[in-house]
Amino acid sequence: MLWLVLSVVLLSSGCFAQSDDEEAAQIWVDQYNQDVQGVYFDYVSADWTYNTNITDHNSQLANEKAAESAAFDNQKAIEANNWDWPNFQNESLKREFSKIADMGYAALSDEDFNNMTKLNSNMTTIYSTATVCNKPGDTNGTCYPLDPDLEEVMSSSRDWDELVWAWEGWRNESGRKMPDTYEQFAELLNKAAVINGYADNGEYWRSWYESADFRQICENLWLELKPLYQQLHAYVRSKLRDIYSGHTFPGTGHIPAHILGNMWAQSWLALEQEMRPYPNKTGLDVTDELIKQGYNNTGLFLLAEDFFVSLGMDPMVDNFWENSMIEKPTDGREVVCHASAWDFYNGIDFRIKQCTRVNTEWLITTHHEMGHIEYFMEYKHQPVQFRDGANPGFHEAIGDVIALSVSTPNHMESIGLLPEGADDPEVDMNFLMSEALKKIAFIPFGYLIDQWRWDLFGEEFDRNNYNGAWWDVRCRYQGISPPVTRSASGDFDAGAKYHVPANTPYIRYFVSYVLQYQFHKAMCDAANYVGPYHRCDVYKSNEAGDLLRAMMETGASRPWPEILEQMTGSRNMTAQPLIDYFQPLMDWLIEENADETLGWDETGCPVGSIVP
Ligand code: X8Z
Ligand code: ZN
Repeated sequence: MLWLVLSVVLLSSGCFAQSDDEEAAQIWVDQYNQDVQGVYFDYVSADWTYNTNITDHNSQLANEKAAESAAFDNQKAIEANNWDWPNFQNESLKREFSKIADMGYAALSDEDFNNMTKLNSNMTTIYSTATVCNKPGDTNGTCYPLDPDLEEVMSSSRDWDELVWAWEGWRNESGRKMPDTYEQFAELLNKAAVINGYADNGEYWRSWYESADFRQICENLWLELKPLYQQLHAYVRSKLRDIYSGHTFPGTGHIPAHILGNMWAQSWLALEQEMRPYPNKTGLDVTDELIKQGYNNTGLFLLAEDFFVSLGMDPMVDNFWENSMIEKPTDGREVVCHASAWDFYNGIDFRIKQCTRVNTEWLITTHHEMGHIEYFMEYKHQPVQFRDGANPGFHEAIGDVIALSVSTPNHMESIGLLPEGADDPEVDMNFLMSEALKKIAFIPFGYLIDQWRWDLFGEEFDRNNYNGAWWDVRCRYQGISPPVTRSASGDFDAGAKYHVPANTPYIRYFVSYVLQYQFHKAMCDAANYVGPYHRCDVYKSNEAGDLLRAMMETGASRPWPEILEQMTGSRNMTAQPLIDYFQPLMDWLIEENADETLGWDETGCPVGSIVP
């Protein structure tokens, strides 16, 4: 859009014509690729320093480097538009130019850009350094951070009041401190989007999926998956009613949000033991075994690495082991604990930052993060603009698709983390339940965060109802309700979830949870696997590895439907492989839920739970 405006002005003035010399354009872009790596390296390095040592000074340095990088992006976008790139014959070159010409937030004035990054780091700092004090029964004045203490309470406590303390306290100390900052921040994001020719920042974010009807595509996928979620929801609700029998649940059918084993009710895996279909058979939580066998954090990383290498991918490089932060520092430094994987754009420096603990969830998260690193390494030969996922959901799916194999009872048995006897239909059902508590439980959560943000950017609601609108989607999609009254304007519970203050778009995870089952099926087929896909383990399969690697090394150099087609035979995202994978569990749940009323009142939260 911007390019069109410029070109009309310049061409009609008759003083300047854009060049269609593709050879010269190639030379220019080669030089660009030389230069941009250093600029991005400097920015990523400063950002890493801030993330692993939160101080005002480091925050300022990172923001300065962000500004330098934005100024560079801005300048290069202008230069790129000296070419008539939309009419290039070479599709790849045209695509590369289109990405360089997309200024993103660099389109803002220096002042706006600096304000934007400051507001962003203020929120990230609040989130990452918040602590909650006054735990019921404590007399020693201890205050607890989210990671590991509050997360540990949320997953292991079954004490209603203690859970309310952690749930409410976390929201008071994090989100509640940010709504005004977030309002200003969103205005700046929208301002950049409008300069770039988008209606608002939500439309800009959705443009990364290169599909005109992306919002509708997501809605359709959600509707396909909703019946699975409703079955799981009804089953878990009835078990929780037994566990918390002294407490009244809302008559509307919602589940109180604080008893699902997770601060955001996004994964219910912590309830695995209580939800096990066959309680006398082996469960899938390997935490005790990991500890018994003396695994440490590095041990989890080595397990993950071994699987990727078995598929023909590269091991982690020395730089990775030397520079990654794989546990929470004990030297008093404040850090951003939320797990992330980092590409330094120099082809040799890749890092993970996470506050690992030895348990089943971290074993899976470690695979997730290493999947990002493997993707970085597979596409490192690409021009910088193509060093990205085919779409953001692809990036989130790599490690998860590996974890689908790793988690199978057979694989766990083969690496000595589960006792023999995995080949049992009842163990199988226990396994599918544990997978559902991770994956099916997540689907509406993965969907709703950006429903809320897209609507906020689109000004569908205003500052007075930031939290009211948040709870609208929480109650409607997840069928959960706040355990204590929330204020529509005073609280800001969205800000208590990392990706909102950190400004990481979220629909990518929803997309990934659909795609990873498409990938898994394709890889199992490539490995000539025969049988139900939930039992498929592609460990050591060159064929599965080659298929995945062919997708990964393509990066973002072509539109994702082409890349998806090459891998799976389909140009579309489809929920069918996910639905098929869980079919045996669904059949079991339908019988189990025969006497349950499915669903909840989808018009909103229980009356009185949200006040102005
Ligand atoms: O943020 C993450 C990863 C980093 S990309 C740890 N995830 C989402 C979350 O934690 O909310 C992975 C699953 C969803
Ligand atoms: Zn990720």
